[in-house]
Amino acid sequence: MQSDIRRTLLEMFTNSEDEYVSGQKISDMLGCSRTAVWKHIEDLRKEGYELEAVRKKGYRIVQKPNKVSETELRLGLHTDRIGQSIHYEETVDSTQKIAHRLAQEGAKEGTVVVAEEQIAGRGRLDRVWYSPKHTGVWMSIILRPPLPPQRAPQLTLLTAVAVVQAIQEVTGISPDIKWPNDVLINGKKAVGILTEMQADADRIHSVIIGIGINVNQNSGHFDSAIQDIATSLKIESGEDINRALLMQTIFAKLEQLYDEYLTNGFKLIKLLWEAHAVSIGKHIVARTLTGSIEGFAKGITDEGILLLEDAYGQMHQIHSADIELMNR
Ligand code: BT5
Repeated sequence: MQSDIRRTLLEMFTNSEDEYVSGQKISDMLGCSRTAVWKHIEDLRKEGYELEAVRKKGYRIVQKPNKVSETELRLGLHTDRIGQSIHYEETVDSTQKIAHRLAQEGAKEGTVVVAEEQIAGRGRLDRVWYSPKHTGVWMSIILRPPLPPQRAPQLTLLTAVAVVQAIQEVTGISPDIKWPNDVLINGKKAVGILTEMQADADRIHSVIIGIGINVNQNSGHFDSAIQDIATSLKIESGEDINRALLMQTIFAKLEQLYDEYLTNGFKLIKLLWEAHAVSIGKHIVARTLTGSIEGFAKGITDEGILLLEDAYGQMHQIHSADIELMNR
């Protein structure tokens, strides 16, 4: 209920742009006392909104928070499932960890865990994922596809397409995808996607899709370990990006593609993925847990597995690897 009131309040301020909204008008609209209005205003301040109060005029928003508020995420959300249940946290170890727990406890499909900061964000093989406060999108989405476990890798590719489409729509930038899970802009990593699942031998119980996006970091603000390989949407577009809008757009694109996938299979998703893929049709080195293979990336299979032809014409199916593009 509290969040419904905050949402109505924010709508009032948004609709009146820079004008003051009187305390009386707010209390009439919300049907509550002037003291209660003051409490709701204080709640908004706690969420990071800077509100100016002027006697006889009323209240006005001077500055929105640098962080993404839960209320803002709900406002203007146009999905049926993804993002309808949001667990918003300020600081967490990893949103993946929380999402795994929620999934085990029976959380609904489309439940999202969002954090402003992760202190133990992780990539594949437990690598570190740097997730500084208020600058990125660090979130995990729970899906429950009625599919066998071997189809889960397709969801990584599907997510990459959804993220690319959302970035295009919000920023105008057109990123590339490097198999399987990197989204690059001008050759640098702006997004990482981590797909994990809870399943038994023939059925997926849940897939936890972790999405990490560098959004408003400035150049020079990355950890030295990734300074040369990472970029952000702000660096590439030259503008501050609205993170709530970006997340909402991802939810919408993801839901659209996921519904298409569940109804018609992987075909269209594969085509869309290939249209953005930089690693296909190139000479690459694939570093797997068991060794490196150099060759020509022929394409992906209908399951989303990478096909690599080595110098002897032998074809390899790569399920998981880090890919380096060769300059030739
Ligand atoms: C990934 O792993 O790219 C998957 C990253 C998924 C992160 C999300 S954030 C929300 C959710 N909660 C989590 O705890 N994780 C997910 P991988 O392909 O293994 O790449 C990891 C490598 O990317 C690291 O070894 C670094 O070299 C690099 N890296 C780390 N942080 C980065 C960042 N912020 N931007 C760009 N590169 C980064």
